[in-house]
Amino acid sequence: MKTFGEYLKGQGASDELYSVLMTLKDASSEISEAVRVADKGEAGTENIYGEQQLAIDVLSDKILQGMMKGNSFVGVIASEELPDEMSVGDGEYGVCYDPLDGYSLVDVNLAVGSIFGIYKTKSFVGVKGDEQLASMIAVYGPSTTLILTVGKGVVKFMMDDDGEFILREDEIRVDEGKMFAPGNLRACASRQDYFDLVSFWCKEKYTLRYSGGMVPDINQILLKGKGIFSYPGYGDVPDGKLRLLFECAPMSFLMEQAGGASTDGKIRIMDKEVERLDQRTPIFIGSKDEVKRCEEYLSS
Ligand code: AHM
Ligand code: MG
Repeated sequence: MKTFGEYLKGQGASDELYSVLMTLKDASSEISEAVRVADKGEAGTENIYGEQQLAIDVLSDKILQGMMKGNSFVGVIASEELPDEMSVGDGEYGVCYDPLDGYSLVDVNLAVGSIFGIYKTKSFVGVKGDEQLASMIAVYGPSTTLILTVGKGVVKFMMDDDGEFILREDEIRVDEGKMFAPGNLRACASRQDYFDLVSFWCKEKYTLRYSGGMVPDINQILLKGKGIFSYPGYGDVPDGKLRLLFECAPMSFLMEQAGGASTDGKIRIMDKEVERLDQRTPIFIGSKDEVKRCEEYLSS
């Protein structure tokens, strides 16, 4: 049974990428423990989006920031919880992250997770998702798992009793199948196209699997090997809520590497250039045919 480190070595990861990913793996262990035992109340602060922060959001961000600063291969970091990107040294690697996605799920004890994108860059402004060298999600649920791509398919690790991450699935694939995770259904009130798309899924008797957390929802599509997650915009929020850099690009890298696809309705998410760190994008992500169907419904 391969460990996380053994898998990376086997894939021929450079010493630098190996080190950065090992640090993110260790940070995920710490956040996992923090999610289990730490204060779940509000921190009394707001992030740059004006959203209330939880004490655990702040703590997760601190854990990552400290560990990234301690890795000499990392030169710049960006966090969904920070106002700007931060130079942390001379390293060639840039690591962006949502330290704890799923704000509204923490107090009710549903699964939450972290999202990581790894680039070789000195700044995230101007990058495209396509430039990622690796992306990873950590899922903090009944077990702690990591879903990783280094551009050679998608694999899953599970934390064992000794805190070691062991390879559990080595060829995650997403094909066709009737499962849907329709986010932002509020958009149906004003968007006939989205209403029609969701109606199609309902009429075709798709299985609803939506938790309200992008990490567990996409994790589910990857592990069940089928389905579609959608989060459109509407009205005053035409780009929806989810961020291109911190959430959508890393998820899209994983999904494409698993044989799926992702789009904003017109443009492939991985082709979209990050103009601002807080840039949002609509997203439709899952199996190829489902993503194509979304594009067809939304352009009609
Ligand atoms: P967060 O980063 O503030 O936690 O928000 C992101 C989350 C996603 O995990 C989820 O898909 C989405 O927000 C759900 O939003 P809403 O319930 O507002 O539609
Ligand atoms: Mg988030």
